[in-house]
Amino acid sequence: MLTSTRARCLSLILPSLVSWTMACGTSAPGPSAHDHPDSGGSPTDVAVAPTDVAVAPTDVAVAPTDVAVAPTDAPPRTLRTLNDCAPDGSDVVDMTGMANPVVLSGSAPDGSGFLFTPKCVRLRVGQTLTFRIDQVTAGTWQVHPLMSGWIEDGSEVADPTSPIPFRNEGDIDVHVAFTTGGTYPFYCTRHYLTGHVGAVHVVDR
Ligand SMILES: [Cu+2]
Repeated sequence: MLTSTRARCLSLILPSLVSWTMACGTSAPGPSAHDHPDSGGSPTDVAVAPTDVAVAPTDVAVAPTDVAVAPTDAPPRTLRTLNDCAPDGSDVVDMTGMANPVVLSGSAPDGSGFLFTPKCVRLRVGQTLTFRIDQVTAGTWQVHPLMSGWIEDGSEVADPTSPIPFRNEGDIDVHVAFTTGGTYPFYCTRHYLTGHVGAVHVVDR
């Protein structure tokens, strides 16, 4: 085998020395691959690790079991009328006795627009409310972004200490635990001017 290979290679010498070098040369560019044996390997391993770590929080964020809670240093709240929801209004739905209260974001039955059902809710401290996007009539949170805050004179008013998170993608349920009393307003950032708003009144009893 060696003889035949060498014979074939020698036959190539005449046509071109360059061709022989390329076809039969055995010297590999090894040295260049070992120029930096120490600094070459470690950075590669380190660069991979952050990628794996970065994926984990995304999975956790969309997990249905996630429950958003208000920051412990949040200022006290009061019960008040926000987003046309009076604390003792006749349209307030008392969900204080429910194990799994749900507010659905979807279109009105008569197709007149979008709304939350129920719009005005009463809960007690310690309950967890589920915000659910109606995938049939409303699609995803991207179409109807959920936002904490209220509408005043046609403008959005932020509510940064609310446990209700901003959600503008996917269709997974949003679970919110209310640990302190007060009124927690919310709205859809696209249709708040046409009534896609609501509020949760959390009572201590
Ligand atoms: Cu909407």
